[in-house]
Amino acid sequence: MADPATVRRALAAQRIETPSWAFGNSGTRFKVFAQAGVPRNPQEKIADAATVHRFTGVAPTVALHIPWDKVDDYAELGAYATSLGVRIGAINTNVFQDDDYKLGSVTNPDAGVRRKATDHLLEAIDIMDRTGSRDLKLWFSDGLNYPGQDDLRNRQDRLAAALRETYDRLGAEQRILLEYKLFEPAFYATDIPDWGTSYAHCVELGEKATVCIDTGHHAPGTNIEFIVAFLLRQGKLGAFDFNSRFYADDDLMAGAADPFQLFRIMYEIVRAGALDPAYGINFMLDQCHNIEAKIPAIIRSVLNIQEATAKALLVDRDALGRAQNDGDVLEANSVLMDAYNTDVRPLLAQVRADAGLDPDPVRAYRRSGHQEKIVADRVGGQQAGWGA
Ligand code: AOS
Ligand code: ZN
Ligand code: ZN
Repeated sequence: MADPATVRRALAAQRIETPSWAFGNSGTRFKVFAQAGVPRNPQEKIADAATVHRFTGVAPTVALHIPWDKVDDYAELGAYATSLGVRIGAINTNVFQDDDYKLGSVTNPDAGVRRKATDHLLEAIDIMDRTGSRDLKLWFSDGLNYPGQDDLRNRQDRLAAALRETYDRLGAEQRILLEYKLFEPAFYATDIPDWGTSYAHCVELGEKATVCIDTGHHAPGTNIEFIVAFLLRQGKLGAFDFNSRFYADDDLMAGAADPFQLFRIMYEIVRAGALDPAYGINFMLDQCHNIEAKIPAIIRSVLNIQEATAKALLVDRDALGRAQNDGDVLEANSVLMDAYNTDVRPLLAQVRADAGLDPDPVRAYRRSGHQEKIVADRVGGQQAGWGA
């Protein structure tokens, strides 16, 4: 049996990073629905992240997306975050929204466009120097829509060159999180389509480059926990972008579509001793809340990850190991399912009460009157910058 005190300590120490863009208006290419009370500037997004942290106690950092969160003084923005009880986390780059990037950013056949894109990545590291951020998260929309459109292999060379230049600019404590995505916006070939491509580039770059797994970026049926286990074994798992998918990159609330998958992923994390923030994995959310209220949806997502984690921590690993060694297939499966089928809500309520928090953060948020206050205070909220 897992020791209850150890489980509670691990849950209290868990950390989840929220994304600034999840607090803004979003939608699909058909419609962006405006909501009352959404942030009008980066400061208000940070304030919303601080609200999520206030109710959950486990979300003390917020990721920024540049230039969506562009300000004149990033040190000042970092100080503002600190004054609200949170810190600025990963810096996300944006080399997908300019007309120049129609045929790619760092893989574009035009050297001038490649220079512009790489300069943006370097600029993001300048920002990290000011915010004290450790992580530079890179996602490239680069790819091809048609066979023959460009040379697949040359594009890998161009990608490697831009990554090398960026990597060489990193400070001693900084690192690259390299994200992959099977398709979209490119539909025939994406330049970093899968974990293997990301992993190979990270190995080539060096120890400060690791893979970011966005849970929505795989083909249906992909065994994501296998990828997690493999990358952990190689010391190359740096981060998650958590969200849920039913079809493609749906960016729905983490744990909403497939809580069992989330549990299996978190079990591999626990199995590797990688839950502790000191291990260095950045557990981020990457979501959009098109039709639901944003702050409570992000609180809900954090709770869903906590529930999956609690269940993973409850797996009786001694019993599981014995069953596995005995080749007892059914017993091994039962041990895992026993943990998954445990109602961990009372345990998490206790962890929250111990931390001086309300045991039910979503309802506590609703009761707090905070939503009504931001609706009254903020008029003309911003689009997230994504999903239009
Ligand atoms: C895009 O599909 C990726 O998930 C990236 O992480 C992206 O930067 C993020 O979703 C914000 O648009
Ligand atoms: Zn992502
Ligand atoms: Zn995505």
